[in-house]
Amino acid sequence: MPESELVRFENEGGIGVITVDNPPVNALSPGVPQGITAAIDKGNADPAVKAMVLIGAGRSFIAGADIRQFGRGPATPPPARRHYDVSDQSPKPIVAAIHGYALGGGLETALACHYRVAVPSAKVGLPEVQIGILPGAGGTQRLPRLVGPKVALEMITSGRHVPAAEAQRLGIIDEIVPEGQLKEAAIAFARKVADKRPLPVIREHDEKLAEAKSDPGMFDAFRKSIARRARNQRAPYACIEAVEAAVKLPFDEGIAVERRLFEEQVNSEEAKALRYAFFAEREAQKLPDLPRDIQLRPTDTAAVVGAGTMGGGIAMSFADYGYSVKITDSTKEALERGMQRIRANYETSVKRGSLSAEEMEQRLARIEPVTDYDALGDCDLVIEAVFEQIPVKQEVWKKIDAAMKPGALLFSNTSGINIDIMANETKRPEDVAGTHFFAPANVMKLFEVVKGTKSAPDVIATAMALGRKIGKVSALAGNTDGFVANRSRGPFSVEMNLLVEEGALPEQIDKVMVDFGYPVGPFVVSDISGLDIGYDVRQRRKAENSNYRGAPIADRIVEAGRLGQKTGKGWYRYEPGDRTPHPDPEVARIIKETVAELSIAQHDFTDEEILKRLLFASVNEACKILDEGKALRASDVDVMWLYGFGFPRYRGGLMFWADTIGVREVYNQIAAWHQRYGERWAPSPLLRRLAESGAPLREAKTDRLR
Ligand code: 3H9
Repeated sequence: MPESELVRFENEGGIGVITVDNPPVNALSPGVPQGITAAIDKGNADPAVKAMVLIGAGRSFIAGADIRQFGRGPATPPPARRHYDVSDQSPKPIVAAIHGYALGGGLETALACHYRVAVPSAKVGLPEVQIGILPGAGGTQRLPRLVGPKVALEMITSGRHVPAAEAQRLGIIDEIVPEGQLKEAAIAFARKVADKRPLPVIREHDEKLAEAKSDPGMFDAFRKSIARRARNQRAPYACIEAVEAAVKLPFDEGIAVERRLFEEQVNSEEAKALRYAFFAEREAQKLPDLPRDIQLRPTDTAAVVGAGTMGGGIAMSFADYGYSVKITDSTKEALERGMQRIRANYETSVKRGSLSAEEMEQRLARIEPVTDYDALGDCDLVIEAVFEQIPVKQEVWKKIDAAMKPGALLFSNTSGINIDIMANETKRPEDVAGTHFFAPANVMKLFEVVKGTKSAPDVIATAMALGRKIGKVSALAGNTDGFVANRSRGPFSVEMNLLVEEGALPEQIDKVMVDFGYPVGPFVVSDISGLDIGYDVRQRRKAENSNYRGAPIADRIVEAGRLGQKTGKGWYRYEPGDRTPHPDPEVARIIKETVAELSIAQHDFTDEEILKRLLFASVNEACKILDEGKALRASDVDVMWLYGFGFPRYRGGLMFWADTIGVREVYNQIAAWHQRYGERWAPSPLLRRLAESGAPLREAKTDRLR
C-alpha cells in the first residue's frame, strides 16, 4: 500500500520516524491507519532502519478515531491488516512519542507499540464511554494486561484523561522526556532499545490479569458501584463486559468480544446522542458573524463586585484556574462574610478529599478582598454580581464605569435584568456584556454570554474564550427576558406547579425526571435553591400585573415557613443534618386545601404525560427564542440544558431529545394542549414550520443574533 499523505516516514540516522499529520488533532481518519501500516512495513523492510518512533505533528499525538465517521451508514469493512496488529507484530521495536493527547484509538495505537515515552504535559485515556461506545481497537484487552483490570475498569468506565506522571506510575508510560524535546528524546530512546529482545508486546503478558482471578466478584462489585451514574446507559456496562472478557478469554477471543460490543454500541441511540453533544458543545464556541481570528482583549486579572453566594462562587471559579481575582462588596462586613463563605466552601472540599489543604491556601491567596472600587480599576475585567434590583445595579454600574481602566471588559452576572440597562449606565456600552453563571457558580459549567444591543464583537469573543479559560462551557445568548437558558426553562417551572395543582405529587414528578436521567428532581432542586427567591419574583409580578396567575401552592408552601433545605422543609421535609428528601403529609395537606379552595379538578397522570408536559413546554419556548433570533442554534440550547440544568447528556439535550420523539408528534401534542389549556401552549411558528417540513428541531439555526 502506498504511504498516505497523512503519514510521513523519514529515516533519521537509523531510526524510522513515522509522523501522523492530520490536523487539528491527528484523528485516525480514513488513510491514517493505512498510512501507519505502510510506514511500519517500510521501516521493517529497510535494513538501515533499526527501530521506529511514532509521533504526531502539531499539537497532539492522536486524539482517537475520527468521531465524524461514526454512524455514517454501513461500517466500512476493516482493513485486511489493522495497524495495531501490524505494530505489535513488528519485528523491530516501535516507540510511541506522546505529546498533547493520546486518547481512544490514539492510546490504543500507542499500546500496540512496544514502548511509550511522553512529555510531562501529555494526557492519555480511553474516553470512548463519554461518546457512548467502548474502546474498539484493542484498548479493553491491552490496558488491563498493562495496568491490571481494576485500574483499567476505572479508566475505561470514567474515560478520564490521565496526566503523564500518573500514567508513568501506572506503567502506561515508560519514560517521561523533557517538554519540547519529544522527537529527539524518543529517537534516543529508540536507539537505546533497538537491539533489545524479546520485544515487550502487551498482548503476550497475562500476569496482571491474575488480580481478577483471585477476586472473581470484582466485576459485579464494579457494576454495582457505577449503577447510579450509569443508569439508562449501556456503554459503561459494555466496557466492563469487554474487560471481563480480557480476564476470562485468550487475547484474540477477547478482541472479538470487544469488536462485537463496539459494533452493537456505535449506532445506539445513546452513542448518537453523546456524539451530538460532543459536537454541539464545540459548535457553540463558533460565532458565525465574527472573523475566527478576531483580536481578543486581555483577561489576565479579574475583579468581582458583590461577595454574596454568586459573587463568591465566581471569584472561586477564577482562583480555581490560577487567576488572581479581586473582590469587593458594599460594606466591610459583607465582604468579610463573603470571604468566610469562600473559605468554608473550600474547607468542605478539603474535608471531602477533593482538594488538598495546600491547594486551598493557594487558591484563597489568589482572592484579594478590597474595600473600594478604585482598587479594581487596573483589572482587565470585572464581573458584577450584586443584588438583582435595577436601582442597586444602576448605582453599582456608575461606580464600575468610573473605576475601570479604558478597554476593561465590563460583565454582569445578572440572571434576568436587561443588559442594556447596565450598559446605559456607562459611557462605554460597547464594553459591556452579560456573563451568566449558574449556581453553584464554581461548580456548574454553563457560562452563558449575553450580547447587549451595543456589545462590541471583540467583547463577545473574549467573553466566550474567558468561559473556556475558567473551565466552563460558553454559549451565546441574545438579550431577551431570562436570556436563553432560564427563558427556555421557565415554562417547565410553570408546568411543574400546574401539574401539582392538577393532581401529580412533587415526589411523583421528581421520580419521573430522575428516572429520565436528571441527577435530582426539579422539586428537590427548588428546595436546594430556596423557595423564597421564586416567591419574591411572583409577588413582584403580581404587583405589576393583576392578571398574573402565579403559583398558589408554591406560595402557600413558602407562607407556611417552608423555604427549602435551609429551613429543613420545603416541598419535602429533611432530618437535621441530612439532605435526603422525605415526602411530607403536610405538603399533601397544603396541596389538597389549596386545590379545594380554587376548585381545581384533579386527576392521575402517567409518567409519560408528566415528562412531556414539562419538556414540551420548554421545547416550544426554545423554538420561540430561536424564531426571534435570540439564540444562534437549537444545539446551543441543548448545550445550555446539559451544562446549566443537568439534562442527561446521553439524551443529547432538550431539542435532540424532542427529535427522537419526532417534530410532528411534538407539534401535534402542543397544538392539542393549546386547545385544552389555552394560550400558554400556543405553538411557536418555527415549530409549526418544522413540523410541516419534517426538518429536525436540532438543526434549527440563525446566522446572527437579533
Ligand atoms: C475512538 O477512538 C474509538 C476507538 O476506540 C475505536 C475505533 C475503531 N474526531 O475539542 P477541541 C475536532 S473514539 C473528529 O475544540 P481541545 C473537534 O470537533 C474517539 N474530530 O480541542 C474540533 O473541530 P472544530 C476517542 C475531532 O484542544 C477540533 O478537533 N477520542 C476529534 O479543546 C478541536 O477539538 C475522543 O473521544 C475526533 N476524535 O480538545 C477524544 N477530536 O475545530 C475527543 C477532536 O471543527 N476529543 N476533534 O470544532 C477531545 O476530547 C478533544 O477534542 C481533545 C482536544 C481533548 C482531543
